Parts: sequence; structure tokens; C-alpha cells
Amino acid sequence: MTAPFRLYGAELSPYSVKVRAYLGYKGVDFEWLPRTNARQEEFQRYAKLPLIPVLVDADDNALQDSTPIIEKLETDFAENSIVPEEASLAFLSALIEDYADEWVNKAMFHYRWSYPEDQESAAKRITDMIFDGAEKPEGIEEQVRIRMIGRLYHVGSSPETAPLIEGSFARLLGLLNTLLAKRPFLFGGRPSLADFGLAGQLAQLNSDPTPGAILRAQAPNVVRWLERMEKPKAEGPFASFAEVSADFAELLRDEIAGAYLIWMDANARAVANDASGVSVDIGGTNFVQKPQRYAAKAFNELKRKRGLVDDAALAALLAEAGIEAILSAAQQDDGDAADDEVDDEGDGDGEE
Ligand SMILES: N[C@@H](CCC(=O)N[C@@H](CS)C(=O)NCC(=O)O)C(=O)O
Repeated sequence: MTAPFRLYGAELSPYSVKVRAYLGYKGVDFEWLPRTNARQEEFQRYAKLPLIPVLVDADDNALQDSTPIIEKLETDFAENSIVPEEASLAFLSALIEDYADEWVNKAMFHYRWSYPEDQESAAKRITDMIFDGAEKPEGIEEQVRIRMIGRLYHVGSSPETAPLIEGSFARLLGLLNTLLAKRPFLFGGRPSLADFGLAGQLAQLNSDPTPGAILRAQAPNVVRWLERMEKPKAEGPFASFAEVSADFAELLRDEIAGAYLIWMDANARAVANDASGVSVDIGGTNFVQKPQRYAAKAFNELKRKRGLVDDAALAALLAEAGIEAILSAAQQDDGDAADDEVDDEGDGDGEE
């Protein structure tokens, strides 16, 4: 792909903000284009699916989905790589990024659309962006609010699952706050793919009233890291796997094996069986939601990446956390079912 780029996105879209921070870090020339009503036709010309972000290059090639966008740019712009050279650390980074995209996103969507103060704040900011100074139609904020509340089921948020989702968020914050007291970024002196994925989601949570107050009260190191992640700069090299792996043991066991991968596995099975819902026990909570094809595809991609790394220390860390068991027992690739599917997409934030 060739610079300069145009990035269609939104301030309230975690995946858009993730790609924007990444482009800034790589120092490539790009223009940030909020998806306003006025730009809708232009946006639709490039978007295969009605989702942001969309990245368009100087030759009018368009790319969608934040992870493949970043992976493609990494091959074209190798300097300041966000992928640690050690394959074991690179796998941890990819795993944590996917956890952010597919699981932390549930907390983001849950807080934004479950509590009145958060709903009102997000509905106002989204419609401010869409109408971009033009007069808003009567009742439009309320329409957005109602529409997004109706989509809580798509991510599995309900009064029954709220304690699980909120507990998961609190646990993540505690672990990250400890980790980021030691280093500027997750894996050392420079940001990795995992930093960009997590910061994309957590910056949204920080901007919403209810989870933002929790972040500021309980995780000051995370708040400072989020500020760094808006325009990240390399401050030193990546650490080695041996230096940092123990710091991730709890996150891998309690969050990644204990919640996210249980859900990813159940979701992949539901998608393969064409089931109408996913229902799975996560730590004593019955977690129910609409199957998501994109997450099933991401799960296959994760298994593929795991299969590429032959490293005894990584295998030991993942086995100890209970991750190897889930990844190896998980069912076979069901192909590229997610391509061209839109029915389960678009629950990343609340854009109209
Ligand atoms: N897997 C995609 C997810 C993109 C996504 O869900 N985008 C949301 C905003 S964050 C969206 O465009 N939703 C459409 C809508 O709300 O109209 C990625 O990584 O980029």
C-alpha cells in the first residue's frame, strides 16, 4: 500500500482509534476522516462491509478490519515494527490483541449502552460526529440510544452477564496497572500489536462516564499508558520473553483461558453448527449471545498462528494457564465463513 492514506473512522470506534494510533506511530502520512453523513457516499464507495475503520491508499485500494490492516502495513512499513522478533513474544502479543478485540470489546459495549449516563453521553457524541455541526433531527439521540441498547444481546451483555463482564474489566485493570508500573508498554520500551488492541478498547472505556471513573480511581498507570498510546513513541527495545512472561501468567489463566477462549471456542462451534445462539458457562455464569462469524474466523487465525511457533517456554506458559488445552481441543477450521457476512458485525461501538 502506498501513502498518503485516508482513514475513515470515528472517535467512538475502538478499532478506528487503534488503527489511527498505529499509523501515527509508524509515521506514515494519513488523513483522518470521521464518517459523517456528508462523507457517507464517499465511504460507501470503499467499504465492502458497512464497518469502520476503512483504510484507503494513494492508489484507491481499500482495506477493512483493523488486524489485517495493521498486518498488511507491517509488511509494507517494516521500520519500528510492533511485532517482537521473538516468535514466542509475538504470539503473546497476537493473543492479547485478539482478546482485546473480541472480549474486552464486550465490556466496552456493555458499559456504553447499559447505564443511562453512558448511553446519553455516547448517543450525543456519535450524533455530534455524524451531523458535524448541521442541525440534528428531533429525537435522533434517543433513536441511536434505543437502537444500540437493542444490540446488547449481540455482544452477550445482559443483567445476568453484567457481573461477569464487569468483573473481567476490573481484573484486567488490576493486572495491567501492576504491569505498567514496571514498563512504558506491555512488552518493554515500545508498543506491540497487543498495546494497540487493548488501548483501542480501553480508550473508549476511559471516555465513557461509568468505566472512565473506575479507570481513574483504580488504574492510574493504565490511564497514563492510554495517554502515551494516543501518539506512542519508541522509548527502548522490546524485552525478552524470559524477562516478561511471568508477568502475564495471571492474565493468561484468569482472563484469556478463564473467559475469552472459553467463549471463542463455544462461539466457533455455534457458528460451525449454524446455531442461533451461543450459550456457555463462564466461571459459573451462563453467557448467552448471538454467534459472531468474525470471532470464529479470528479464533481459527489464532490457532493457525499458534501452530507456527515451536517454542518450549511458550508451550509451558500456555499449558500452565490452561490455554494449550483449549486451542488444541478446539474444533477444526470451518473455512472462511466470515467473509462477506455482515449480520453479526458492527457491534464495536455504536456508530450509526
Ligand atoms: N473486526 C472489525 C470490527 C469493526 C467494527 O466492529 N466497527 C464498528 C465500529 S467500532 C462499526 O463500524 N459498526 C458499524 C455500525 O455501527 O454502523 C475491525 O477490527 O475493524
